[in-house]
Amino acid sequence: MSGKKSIRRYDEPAGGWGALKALTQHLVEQEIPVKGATTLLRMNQPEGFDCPGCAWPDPKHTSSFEFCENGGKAVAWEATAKRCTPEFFAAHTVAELSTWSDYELEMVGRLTHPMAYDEASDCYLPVSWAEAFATVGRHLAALPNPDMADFYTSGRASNEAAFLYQLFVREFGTNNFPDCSNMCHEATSVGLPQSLGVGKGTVLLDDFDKTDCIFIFGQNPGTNSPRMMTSLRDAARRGASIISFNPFRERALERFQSPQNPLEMATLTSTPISGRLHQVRVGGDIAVIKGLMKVMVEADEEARASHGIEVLDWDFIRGHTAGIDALMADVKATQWDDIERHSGLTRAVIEEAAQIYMKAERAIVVFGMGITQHRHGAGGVQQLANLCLLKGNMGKDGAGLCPVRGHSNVQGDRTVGITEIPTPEFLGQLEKRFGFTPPAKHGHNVVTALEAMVKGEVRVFVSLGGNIVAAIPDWEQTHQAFRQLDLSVHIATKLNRSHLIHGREALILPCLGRTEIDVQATGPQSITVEDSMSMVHASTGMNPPASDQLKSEPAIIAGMARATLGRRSVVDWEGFIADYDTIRDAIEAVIPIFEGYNARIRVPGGFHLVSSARERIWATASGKANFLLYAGLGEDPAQHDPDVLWLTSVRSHDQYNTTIYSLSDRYRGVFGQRDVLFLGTAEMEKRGLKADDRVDLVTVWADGIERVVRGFKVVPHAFPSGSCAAYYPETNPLVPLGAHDPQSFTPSYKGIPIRIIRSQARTEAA
Ligand SMILES: Nc1nc2c(c(=O)[nH]1)N[C@H]1C(S)=C(S)[C@@H](COP(=O)(O)OP(=O)(O)OC[C@H]3O[C@@H](n4cnc5c(=O)[nH]c(N)nc54)[C@H](O)[C@@H]3O)O[C@H]1N2
Ligand SMILES: Nc1nc2c(c(=O)[nH]1)N[C@H]1C(S)=C(S)[C@@H](COP(=O)(O)OP(=O)(O)OC[C@H]3O[C@@H](n4cnc5c(=O)[nH]c(N)nc54)[C@H](O)[C@@H]3O)O[C@H]1N2
Ligand SMILES: [Mo]
Repeated sequence: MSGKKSIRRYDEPAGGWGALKALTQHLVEQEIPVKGATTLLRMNQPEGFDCPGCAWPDPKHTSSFEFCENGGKAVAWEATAKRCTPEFFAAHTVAELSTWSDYELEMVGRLTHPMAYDEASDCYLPVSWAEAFATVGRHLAALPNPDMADFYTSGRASNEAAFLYQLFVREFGTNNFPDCSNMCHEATSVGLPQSLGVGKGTVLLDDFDKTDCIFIFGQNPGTNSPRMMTSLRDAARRGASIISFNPFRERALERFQSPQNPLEMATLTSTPISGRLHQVRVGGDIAVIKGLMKVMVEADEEARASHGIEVLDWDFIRGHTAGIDALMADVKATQWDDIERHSGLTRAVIEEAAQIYMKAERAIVVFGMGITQHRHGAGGVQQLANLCLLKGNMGKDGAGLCPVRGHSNVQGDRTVGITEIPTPEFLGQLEKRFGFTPPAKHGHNVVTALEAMVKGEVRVFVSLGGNIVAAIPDWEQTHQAFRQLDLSVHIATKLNRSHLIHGREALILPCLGRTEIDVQATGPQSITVEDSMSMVHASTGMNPPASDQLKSEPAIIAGMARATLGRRSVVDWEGFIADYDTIRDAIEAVIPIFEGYNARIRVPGGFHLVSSARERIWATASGKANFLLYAGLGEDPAQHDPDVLWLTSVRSHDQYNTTIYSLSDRYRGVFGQRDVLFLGTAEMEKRGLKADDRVDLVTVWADGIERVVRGFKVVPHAFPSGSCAAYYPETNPLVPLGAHDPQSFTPSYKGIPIRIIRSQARTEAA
């Protein structure tokens, strides 16, 4: 569905008939009109599979079908009738495939056979599973040091697969676990434990039914977690205030037509969602949050002095927190001039938002990548925690902090041990259960893995899902590093860029998807996942596998483990694969919060993993929730050359990360193209640019390396001055590897200083 090229206004609300129509087109294109429809009906049902799309919880996993356009696309993409076979690989060299777009690569369809790269023909050739595993084992066993291998995970892997993966890798001897979350919510996972003692959110779905107001920072629910729109719509209709801070006026934040609601559908009406949509400058959120807190703190001082009334929740602050004095001093010292310049918003706008927040009995603060993917990522997350703590919006009904996770099981993978910095308790439990001593030395995250690869210190790279080469920063440098590997191994469902930028030897190992039946020695198996709100539930595939050669992810991991560790392994790999209940028993033995695991997932809806902060128990060093400071307001626009723009890289409505479903982004009015730069008219005029002009984007970074992407079409858009936006992953070559949050190492994908230059290479009529 490449579609006809155009830029035009899209006036429809988000959701509604537009969403139904779009999904139908995708089903037809994936050649699954009938099967696809029945497949969709089994999604998020008690006996069905968990949606492989986003991590937003489903109301009960017990309810009737809930329509979600992008969940539907994720399923259609996996359940497609198209196949990527050995014949296909024989007909196309890697050099040729490298010229294909990401969209074209994934459109080939599901991988059907294990494949190994053949240097002589520059093609992937079929290989037996036994040979493939032997290749992995031979390379890993030959390394002088286990730390010379890296083991990446993308967040679609189940708890069972992820647990076995970390078990294999730790028995092998390293903690090198670069993970997609290092590029995503790591700022949350690193920032929040210091504030609250847990790195996860503190709300449940029900809280959305009880809250008075919802603040949404840098998150696009209509595209990236559309089932969240049901909660937002209900809250808006109840009269709760919804306030968002986002450089884009995202359509779903404006108005939404619920496909669940026959009346709205029949009458073509919609529900206004966010009454107040504030177009913050890219990277300006810390200024907004400090501005909100400044208003509150000063209002509280005044109200107490003049009327003896408290605006802040002092009972909570005194009983549960530490550090209030320093925070108050910090926000009082912050000047409005600076807040306005950094945020691009007026004092009046911020004051009005603060009034709404102050008056609300219960508030939820939601955030996404607009907060985390900055050099001040963890700092931004901690300022949001401060905002909640000032009003005691933590651990009470209808209130709390809500990081919206990305991949459907990214949170679960972390819970069961995918981390480069394991705690001594976790390692101790692993040793107790399995009887080997796991490595204690901290391993690589994504950024440090790439740095080590660039230096040639990593020889083998194994990837459990994902498309790392497209998702990472600084392509010029980092892709070269991938080409220097001795071996790259990708466990995948679809062909992607990471399979083409490979090591001297390379394997593609095709696996079952979540929608497919997984039969092992004791019969069909279920896996489990944890959603954004820490609910754990079972998922059972129901489609026949895309090919009879596919193996499940757990079985592939067990095969690699056996081939690498041989009989010296203390783990009964074959036993685990025969019956996944035994994997869950092992998880429970190592991680006590999974007590009763196998019994509890058999209850419809699954179970909630305890979150101490939700109980107002603070697992921090101080035993309190901590108000933490962030020095300054982030990068100062005035300090830079006035020519510099801050570029943010975002997802279109028709993509799932590096998977491009189509070249259109209908809510933002872009059709049939992705090489566009969204720019405000004031910035265009300043540069003498008009709509459809082609420009090159050049990173401003002081290391002498040229980072440029060429020929982007200027699209006038109501966008804050000093800022601009383009799509991910097309702009990833611009992100310097060194541009990351120093605390969490999250790359600053949403804050790239660039200059734009009129393109020489290419001019094109619109
Ligand atoms: N359909 C679909 N669903 C998905 C995904 C997908 O690609 N497609 N990806 C999944 C994954 S892994 C993740 S992490 C989530 C991502 O979901 P989101 O967190 O929604 O991710 P993005 O679309 O990258 O950006 C979020 C919003 O931040 C805004 N933004 C950009 N820069 C700034 C800034 O500096 N400040 C503020 N306040 N806002 C800013 C953007 O305009 C955008 O609306 O979604 C998950 N779900
Ligand atoms: N510039 C910029 N860069 C970013 C971001 C951004 O906002 N801007 N966002 C970042 C974020 S939040 C994330 S999470 C990362 C995403 O990075 P990744 O998680 O590495 O990338 P995905 O595109 O989700 O991976 C897609 C591939 O996963 C494979 N796959 C799909 N389903 C399965 C399955 O069930 N099993 C297995 N084994 N494989 C499967 C398919 O082969 C598919 O090609 O990108 C990051 N990069
Ligand atoms: Mo993500």
